Amino acid sequence: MTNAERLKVLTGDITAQEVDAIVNAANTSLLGGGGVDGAIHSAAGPGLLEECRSLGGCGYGEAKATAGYELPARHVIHTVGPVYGQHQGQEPGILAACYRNSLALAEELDASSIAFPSISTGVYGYPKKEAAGIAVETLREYFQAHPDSRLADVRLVAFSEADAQIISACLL
Ligand code: AR6
Repeated sequence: MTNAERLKVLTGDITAQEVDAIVNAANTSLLGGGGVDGAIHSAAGPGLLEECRSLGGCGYGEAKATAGYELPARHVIHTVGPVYGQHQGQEPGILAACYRNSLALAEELDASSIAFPSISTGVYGYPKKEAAGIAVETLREYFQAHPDSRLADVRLVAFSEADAQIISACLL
């Protein structure tokens, strides 16, 4: 299967995605927050926070999984993107690690579909074009290295039409 068949950009609310796993742009505490994290916790219900408390936080660029509770998604993969300007130039590598580690965890969960938000591009201030470029490049490289991956439906979920256009431009 080609990258063009696997990778799709869409506009919408990630909490509504009917996929095996959605990715959460969390913080290192994994105890909730605003933005997409807040939306995921409110749609999933209190069971999600309870499970998150047992995880002991998460490092920048790492990923940890929970169940999806009241979400249509079976799993939530929590990853912590870089705070732009706070990692001494390591931001691109940390952001790429978020995508790679989330994909690896999705494989362990036997997922065939996954939806990503635009990690770090809200509160964490990553410039959207740069972040989209890293997201797309990292996903492409991953599937070139793992051509037999079961992940056949990989969605990049933008929260606005303008953001979707930025990501789509990187996919051309
Ligand atoms: N569906 C899809 N995308 C969304 C949604 C949604 N429901 N809501 C927001 N976005 P952000 P970050 C987009 O700030 O920059 C939290 O407080 C949004 O437009 O959610 O990684 C955490 O707890 C933006 O493009 O995450 C952390 O403390 C993208 O999701 C911190 O924010 C990411 O914005 C993480 O900051």
